[in-house]
Amino acid sequence: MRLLVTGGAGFIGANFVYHILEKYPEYEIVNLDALTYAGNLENLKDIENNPNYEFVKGDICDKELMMDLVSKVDAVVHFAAESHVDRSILDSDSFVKTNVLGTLSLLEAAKNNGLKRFHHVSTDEVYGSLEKDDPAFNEKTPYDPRSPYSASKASSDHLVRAYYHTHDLPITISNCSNNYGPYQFPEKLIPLFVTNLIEGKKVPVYGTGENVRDWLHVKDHCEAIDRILHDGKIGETYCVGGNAEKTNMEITHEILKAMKAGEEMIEHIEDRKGHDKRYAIDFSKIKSELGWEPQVSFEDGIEETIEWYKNNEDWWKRIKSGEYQEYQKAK
Ligand code: NAD
Ligand code: TDX
Repeated sequence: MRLLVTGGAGFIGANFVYHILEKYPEYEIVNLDALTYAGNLENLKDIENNPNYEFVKGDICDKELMMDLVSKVDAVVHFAAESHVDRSILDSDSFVKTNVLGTLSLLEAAKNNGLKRFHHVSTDEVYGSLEKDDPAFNEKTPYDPRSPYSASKASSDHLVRAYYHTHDLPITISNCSNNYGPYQFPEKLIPLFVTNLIEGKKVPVYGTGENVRDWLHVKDHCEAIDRILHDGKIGETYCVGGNAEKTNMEITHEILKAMKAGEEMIEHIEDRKGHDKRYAIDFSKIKSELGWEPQVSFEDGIEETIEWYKNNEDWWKRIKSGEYQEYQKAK
C-alpha cells in the first residue's frame, strides 16, 4: 500500500508515520507537510533515510500538487491542520484556510482519482461542551462546535461526508479526544507543563482548572486510525477516546507529583475565552466493530511521556528557542 500522509511532520502525524513503517515495513509513505510553526522535520530524523519514506514540502491548499500526489497513492490519511485552540481565538484566518479550504482542495484532488480510502482525522471538539453528568459524545451526537478551531474542523468533517454522499469518495472519519505523548508541540497543556517545570518555570492553569478533558496516548490513536484505515466501513465515523477523563487540576497535580514539584509552581491565569467545560467519548462502536480499545493507561502513559521530555531536552529546547526552524530551512 502506498499512503499519502498529510501533516506528517506534526505531533500525531509523525507518530503515525513511525507506527506504519514499523508495523508494515513494505508500505510506502509520502509525507506532505507545509512545515508551519507546528511542523518539525526533527520529529522524523529516525526514518528520513528509509527508502519507503519520502517527504514533500507543500501546502494542502495547492490543488495541483495535491492532484499529482493523490494520483500516485492508494490511500490518503489527512492530519494536516491548524490544531491549537488558543491560536484560533487570536487569529482564525489560517484555521479556515487550512482546515476548511485545504481539506476541500484535498477532497477535490481525491475525487475521481481511484483512491481506495480517504481517512480524515478529526476531533471530539466538534460536538461542543458537556456538563458534568451529560452522557459522553458518540457518533450520533449533533455537531455544536464553539471555538474557531472546532468550527473549522466541523466544517471539514461535513465536507468529507459530502464528498462521500455526492461523489462516492471512499471516506472514513475519526473523532478523537485529547492526545499526549512524544513529539507534542510544547504549547499544549501536557508538554508545556512538563517542560516548564524542567526549566523551573510555573505552570499556567486557565481559570479554576475544573475543565475536563479525556486523554488518549498517541500510540493508541495511531492504532485506532490503522484499524479504521484497514477495516473500517466506508462512509462511517468512529469516535476514539481514552477512558481517562481528568480535570486540568488533576492533570496538573499528577505532573507536579511525578516531577517532585510543589503547589507553589501553579499559577492560575485568565481563563480561555469560551473555554469548553468537558469532553468525553463513548468509543463502543470502534470497540465492537474493530476490536479497538486503549492499551496505555493514563498513569503509565504520563510517566513515560514525562521521561521522554526529560530525555529529549534538545528536541523541545530547540523548539522553544526557535532553532528547529533552521534545521528544516536547510533541508
Ligand atoms: P500539529 O499542530 O502538531 O501538526 C499539524 C501539522 O500539519 C504540522 O506538521 C503542520 O506543519 C501541518 N500543516 C498545517 N497546515 C498545513 C497546510 N496548509 N498544508 C500542509 N501541512 C500543514 O497537530 P496534531 O496535534 O498532530 O493534530 C493532527 C490532526 O489531529 C489535526 O487534524 C487535529 O485536528 C487532529 N486531532 C488532534 C488531537 C490532539 O489532541 N492533538 C486530538 C484529536 C484530533
Ligand atoms: O497553558 C495552558 N493552560 C491550561 O489550563 C494550556 C495550553 C491549556 N490549558 C487547558 C485548556 C484545556 O482545558 O488545558 C486543557 C487542554 O488544553 P490544550 O492542550 O490546548 O488542548 P485542547 O484545547 O483541549 O485541544 C486539544 O485536544 C483536541 C488539541 O489541541 C486539539 O487539536 C484537539 O482537537
